[in-house]
Amino acid sequence: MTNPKAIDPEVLLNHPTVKLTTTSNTSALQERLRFKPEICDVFKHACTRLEDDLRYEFQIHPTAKEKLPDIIHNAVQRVTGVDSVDEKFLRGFKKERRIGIVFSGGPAPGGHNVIAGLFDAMKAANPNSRLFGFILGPDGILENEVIELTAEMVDAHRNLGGFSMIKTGRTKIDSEKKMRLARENCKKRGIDALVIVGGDDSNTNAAFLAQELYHDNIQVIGVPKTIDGDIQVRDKNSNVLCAISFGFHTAARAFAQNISNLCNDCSSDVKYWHVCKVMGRVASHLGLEVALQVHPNIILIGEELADYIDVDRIEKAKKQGSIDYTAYGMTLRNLSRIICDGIVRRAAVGKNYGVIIIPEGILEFINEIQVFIIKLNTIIAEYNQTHDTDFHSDFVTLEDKLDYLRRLARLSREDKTFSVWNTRDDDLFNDIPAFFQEGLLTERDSHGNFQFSQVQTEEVIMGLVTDYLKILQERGEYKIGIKPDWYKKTLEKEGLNPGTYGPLLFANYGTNDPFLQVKNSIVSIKTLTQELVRSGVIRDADAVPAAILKVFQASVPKFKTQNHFYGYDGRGNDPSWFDCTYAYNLGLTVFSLIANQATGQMAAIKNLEKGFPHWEPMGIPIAPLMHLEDRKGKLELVLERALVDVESPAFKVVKALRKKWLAANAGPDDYRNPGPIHLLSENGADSRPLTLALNDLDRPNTDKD
Ligand code: FBP
Repeated sequence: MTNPKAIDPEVLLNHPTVKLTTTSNTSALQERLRFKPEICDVFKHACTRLEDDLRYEFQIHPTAKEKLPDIIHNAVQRVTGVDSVDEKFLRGFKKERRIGIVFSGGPAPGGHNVIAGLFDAMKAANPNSRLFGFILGPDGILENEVIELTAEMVDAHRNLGGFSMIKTGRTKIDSEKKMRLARENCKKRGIDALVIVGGDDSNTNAAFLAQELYHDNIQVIGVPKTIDGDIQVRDKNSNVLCAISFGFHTAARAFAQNISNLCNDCSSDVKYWHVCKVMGRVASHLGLEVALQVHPNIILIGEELADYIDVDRIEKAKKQGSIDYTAYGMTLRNLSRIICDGIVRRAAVGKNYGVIIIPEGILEFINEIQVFIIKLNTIIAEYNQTHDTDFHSDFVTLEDKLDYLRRLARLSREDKTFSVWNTRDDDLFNDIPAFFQEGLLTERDSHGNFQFSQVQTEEVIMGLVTDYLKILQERGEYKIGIKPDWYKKTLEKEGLNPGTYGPLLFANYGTNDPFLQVKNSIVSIKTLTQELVRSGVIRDADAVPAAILKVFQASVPKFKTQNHFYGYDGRGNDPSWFDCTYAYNLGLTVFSLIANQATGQMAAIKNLEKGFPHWEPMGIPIAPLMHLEDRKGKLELVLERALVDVESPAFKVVKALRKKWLAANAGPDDYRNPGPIHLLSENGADSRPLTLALNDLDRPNTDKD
């Protein structure tokens, strides 16, 4: 037999087994490329038409009316399927078109299917129509970097994750110059319609471009993309028009699968708390969804913290005849106390392990941090504006930035009208760890958003937790509960009487509690020895019996954590059945909107919370959804982001089940394993976001079918 080590590498690489095992054309990939998403019934007809649906109304902001006059009066448009239409309509529907598409912002699973759906519908209407992809996001529009998307390219990306076909970027088309460039380049390319696949900021861009290009007869259509789940559209009567963006489901499922594995791991080796930061920018939708899927021991939801009131402190102050204003709103300190409470309670029942989920944007809801974020946003924006330069290029190191802030604090002492950064701000800021200072000073994105993904939120929070747990341990309040049987066995093995030592060691000896709690006064071998000497079971010079020492040591917790960040991995996952089907039908909807002359609309599918047969493709007007928001220190007209509604059924369910999931009892943990992501079929409750199914429970009756 030939010695495998002696085989020439060239020969080895040509061996059939090597070829089979190293091919990137895996069977999973082939299965994905072959998969054909189901299409909504309306798309099974020869053509589609749009019908204005006047049941849905919006509260229009006057600034939106002023800035977007040609698209502000757009109505919700339902896509309907038709088989016989007049010649003129047919000509318009099937006319030869040049459509441009661009991805904007972070990748989200399903993007390639939007392209595939649009491509298929466009080619079915007219094989001569052409689809162009702007490369690397909106920069592709500004720099006229375009590729024509061919059938081969589209086929090679069907049902696959990422945005690799045309890439993406975060540039904002936000100046007159950029608008002009965008218009010129679209005209140069002969683009009839531009499709912007993006989040709230990108759909905002879509509305402004739709207005800008309105009189050039270039249509602009938005598509709701983002794993964050913060594009949710309701009309003014709370009717849900777009329950979620594409990408959310897959990302949540991918995170959930990994976190569920951690639940398995930690309940096996029972020594780690796994701290899982979950992406989602400001809103905690992903955290909420993942929690519903895996039942972690502790789940924090940012939106809930904003309304936090420390009742005990208010009562205490009231008794002293004063008001404690610091009791309103969550502080990092309070938050760490809440986490510690859960950890301590689990330890008391022998569970010194667990899983915590922390949404990445949680700091936005913590008063003291939010103040820093807003102040630093303003300082950076003002600096850039005044000096017509970039703060981060001028102050490269953290020390440079801190030095600049120090100068501002000095200025505030000299000039009382300057108040954005005073000595107190500077002192408080200097109290926080350098890595966190760096995080708070990190560069804002092109839309002026604070980049939460760049901040080690979990380290900040868990640092405080670790410190406070040490205090609790010194006070004897953080300790591991001891099983009575084990205690008895351990002592008897050494010939000691458990009944003699039990009342000396434990605060609850002789009760029916399933776990024995070492007395709070016994926090070290020294205090243990003192207790035994005092009660006369050993003499001063005697050593503590080994069995007693063993029991005491078993009660001493070691707090060990493993930090994880779930974000970029789930964002790049191949899409679930839900996202494949949703995104593909969004692509079909986009074509329907274009072929029916719509502009300034966002493609959407209504009834996502229900089974596929209920899905209704539609166009939602973007302009009426806009409101004014502080961005880079000034008010801008943007699409409103949806935060977690603490009155929603999904949140209430999580709140009500928190105690069960903490499982601070003698029973087993309540972890849930959602299993792997499915591609091939709709499969029970897990085939769409659980939050959608739950939030459907309080839909207004007027909109029920
Ligand atoms: P989009 O809103 O553009 O979809 O991006 C979402 C997101 O994944 C956030 O969850 C995260 O905070 C951010 O992008 C990370 O940004 P970046 O890709 O620039 O690191």
